[in-house]
Amino acid sequence: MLIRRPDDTRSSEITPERDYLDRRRFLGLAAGAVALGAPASLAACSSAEAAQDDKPNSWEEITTYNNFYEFGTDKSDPAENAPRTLKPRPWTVQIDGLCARPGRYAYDDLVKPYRVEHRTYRFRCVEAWSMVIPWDGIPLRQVIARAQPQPSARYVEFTTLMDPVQMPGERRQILDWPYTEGLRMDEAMHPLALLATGIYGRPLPAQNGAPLRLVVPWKYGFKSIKSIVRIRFTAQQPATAWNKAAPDEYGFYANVNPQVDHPRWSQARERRIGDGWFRRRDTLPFNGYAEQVASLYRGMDLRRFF
Ligand SMILES: Nc1nc2c(c(=O)[nH]1)N[C@H]1C(S)=C(S)[C@@H](COP(=O)(O)O)O[C@H]1N2
Ligand SMILES: [Mo]
Repeated sequence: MLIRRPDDTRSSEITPERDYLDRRRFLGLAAGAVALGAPASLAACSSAEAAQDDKPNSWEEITTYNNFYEFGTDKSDPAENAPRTLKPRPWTVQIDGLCARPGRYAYDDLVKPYRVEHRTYRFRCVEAWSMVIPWDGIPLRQVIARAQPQPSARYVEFTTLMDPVQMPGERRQILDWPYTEGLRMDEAMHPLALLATGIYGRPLPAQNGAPLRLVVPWKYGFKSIKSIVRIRFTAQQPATAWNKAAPDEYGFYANVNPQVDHPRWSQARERRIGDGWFRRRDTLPFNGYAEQVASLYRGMDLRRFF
């Protein structure tokens, strides 16, 4: 299998994965326990176990086991195909809709004003596998604030590139291309929501959604739309690619919820990529980020708004 990389250097030589692990252990960042605001005692007693348990997946795992249907539907397709045809530069992102300062930005101009942050998040695919990914990116809220959305803007819609030359899978009628996704405004403004620009300190590989993709760690992976070319503020809830394809299976909210099964499989447990094939872990409400995000959904019936 030919997997093209940004260069021939092994990722571990550029940004040693061990540094991330050591830093996390040093900070006691067990599964983001600090950010989670977990009681100190809980964080302290669970950190050793969780630091080991929630260690980031390897560069190899993160960049060769992917969902990116614009490049094929097998997990290995994106790594094989995306680097061949996707051209992440030059890249333009349009920001428009209900906002005072719409604009068309070259990728570098969009990202330049912000400090790139490192955020290691759990990532849970709706197919019941998971990873831990050390992202680099900018908080989505900062990009939204710059656009000055109007009070009538209640949702944000995201759109992937539509270009069957760069994304040959868009010639096949798998989804209603281009892939779109959406968030409610308060979800999009949540500090955990990230526009990712890299992984392990390296630019985002094509198969992971170069040059810019969304990461919403408390939601199923399909919300984390890749290779974004448009961010639009709307009054109405936007249509989303997977909801259009199978509305009974994939809702707009898509919050990770072990108590609400997919119609065809349980969501109670998950397989962490890299674990032994038979090990299953319990899936956590909101993927473990409930302390930070549950208040967004107070009073909502999460079975109805799945
Ligand atoms: N444009 C686009 N974005 C996408 C997808 C896709 O097929 N096309 N797949 C989604 C799904 S189902 C998952 S699980 C994640 C996978 O991200 P990863 O390959 O970086 O792990 O990307 C999401 N974003
Ligand atoms: Mo997914």
